[in-house]
Amino acid sequence: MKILSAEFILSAARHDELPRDRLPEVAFAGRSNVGKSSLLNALLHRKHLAKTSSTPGKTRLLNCYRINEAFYFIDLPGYGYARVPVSERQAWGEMAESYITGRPTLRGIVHLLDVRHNPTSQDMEMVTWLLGLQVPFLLVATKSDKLSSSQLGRQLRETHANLAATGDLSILSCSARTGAGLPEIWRWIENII
Ligand SMILES: Nc1nc2c(ncn2[C@@H]2O[C@H](COP(=O)(O)OP(=O)(O)OP(=O)(O)O)[C@@H](O)[C@H]2O)c(=O)[nH]1
Ligand SMILES: [Mg+2]
Repeated sequence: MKILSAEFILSAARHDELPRDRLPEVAFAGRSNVGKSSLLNALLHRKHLAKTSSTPGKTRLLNCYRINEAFYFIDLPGYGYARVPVSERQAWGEMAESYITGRPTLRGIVHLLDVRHNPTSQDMEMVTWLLGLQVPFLLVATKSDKLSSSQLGRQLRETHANLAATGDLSILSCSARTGAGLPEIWRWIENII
């Protein structure tokens, strides 16, 4: 995909505050600190469009970016960050959940996992939930630059085996740092939008 323009549009606490022009949307979901905002930046060749941080809990609202005047990326708040007050965690969860179930223009979700770790119970819950909703989603194991190629192969097989109980799922690996796997992610995005 040739990126002609990519701009931040707004942050919303509710999905009905998002743009009403009915352009298709792709959302980025996953655990806090897994690398959602970094992947969004890498896909757009922009270092600082979405704010990233080594501290979990950076993205706290539905952040909306318009690309090529043609579609939106929605950067979702992450889940599973224990050091956030329960009330706030619930609010993020509800925000993401009501966005995913209530947004007709959502075409698909890029769901991130950390390639170094087996999926957490919350990852599994999320995947099961997405499967039940029948929203198209792509499972992506990110930070692949952190592993050697043999470690990467082993870890992907293990993650795949862990997810096999949930459904017949395929999983891509990528790195926001090196750009590995980004063309495959773009191919999927182009297909669903
Ligand atoms: N090595 C490496 N580090 C990465 C990669 N992607 C993200 N990171 C680092 O991981 C940390 C978290 O990245 P973010 O993109 O802010 O993560 P997030 O999922 O948006 O986090 P929240 O907004 O808090 O939910 C940052 O320190 C990034 O530099 C990657 O592909 N490789
Ligand atoms: Mg973020």
